[in-house]
Order: sequence, then C-alpha cells, then structure tokens
Amino acid sequence: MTDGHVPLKFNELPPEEMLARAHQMYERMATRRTVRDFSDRPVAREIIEQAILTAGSAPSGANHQPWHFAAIQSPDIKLQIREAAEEEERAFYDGRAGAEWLDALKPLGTDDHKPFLETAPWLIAMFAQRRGGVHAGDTRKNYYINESCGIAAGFLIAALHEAGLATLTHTPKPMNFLNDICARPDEEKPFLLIVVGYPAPGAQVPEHALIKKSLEDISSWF
Ligand code: IYR
Repeated sequence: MTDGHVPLKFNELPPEEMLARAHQMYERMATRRTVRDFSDRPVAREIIEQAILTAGSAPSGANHQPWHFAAIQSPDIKLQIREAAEEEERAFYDGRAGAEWLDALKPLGTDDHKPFLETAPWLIAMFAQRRGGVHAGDTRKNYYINESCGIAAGFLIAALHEAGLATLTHTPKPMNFLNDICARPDEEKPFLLIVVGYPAPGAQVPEHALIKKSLEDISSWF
C-alpha cells in the first residue's frame, strides 16, 4: 500500500443495472426546472444541511473545497438581499445589460422584480474562496476555484432537486453586496445565489426552458 493512501471503496454494478441507473438519472434530472415563482411554505433545515453536505463532497482543486454556503432563512436578511439585488437589477434591465443580452432574456420573461428573494423559505449564497486549504481555517492559495465551485453548485442543485425541492440559480450582477449582508470576508467572491423552496401553486415555466439540445448537438465521439 502506498503511504498516505487507503483502499478505494468502489461499488461495481452489473452492466444491466449500470444502464438502468444511467437512464433513471437522466429521467430524474431532466424533470428539473428553474423556478421563479415560489411558495412561502417552510422547508426543514435538515434537508438544506444535507444538500450542502452533498455539494461539499464535490471534487475540487487540490481538494481545497474552495466554497462557503451561507444558508439564509431570516426574513430580515432576505429583505436586505432583495433590496440590494433589485437595485442592481433595475440598472441591469434599464440598459446596463446591453441590447443583445436583454434580447436573449426576453423568452424567460424576467425583470427587475425579485419577490422570490423574500417569499422562498431558503436562500443559499455560495461564495468562492480565493484562499483556503484542505482544513478549515487554512490560508493557502486555492486552484481551479470557478471549476470547483461550478461542480459543487451542480451537486447542490441536483441534491435539492432529488430532495423534492425547486431551485433558481439567481445571479444579480454585481452581487458584492452579499459579502456585507452575509458577513463574508473580501477574499471570498460571491458565486451564486440559489433560491430554494416549493413552487407556488400554479407556477409556470417558460417554454424556452424546455428546449434541450440533442446528444448529437452536444457531443462528438472519436
Ligand atoms: N440577473 C438577471 C438577469 C438574468 C441573466 C441571465 I444570463 C439569466 O439566465 C436570467 C436572468 C436576473 O436574474 O433577472
């Protein structure tokens, strides 16, 4: 055995089960929709904790796990986030985005009005850490921060979906206000704001969001 290593635990599956699971995973993930109309129904903290642990199990550069998740249910903090986000969004939709970007967003029907930031029971502000290390409190340089955080965000969204919750990956731009509101240090970059809860009764999604590229469109094989 190599020093500093332990045996891998690998659960090999029969080929038929591998294929069946690959199909099932696709079927489950393909039902996920980005939701913008949330119910105020509460969601148990333990579900959010478990989904964050799943996100934290993602691979990362040098295993430094360069992320922090601020889980927010406080109505006061949600209000502060809504007010700060809507201020940025007003400037964005008033023209800062530019014509091409606003045109791309038209089919989604989004605007500067973000009531879900108060309505949804949970907001998860995800921060990317420029410095850190494998142990909490380390201050070494981190690597592949965006890649690592992107993968962890994917795990988080998948875990929340699997737990029966709806999410919205919300990206007010810029969102540095999140550092102040969530008391995070300047070395951390706000990465994503994930809105979590149940969809409002009768919630709708844009038809545009149902268009998914085919396997042919998204892959090449050699
Ligand atoms: N942050 C804005 C605009 C926005 C941008 C993209 I790219 C989207 O896919 C959706 C929205 C907002 O949240 O409205």
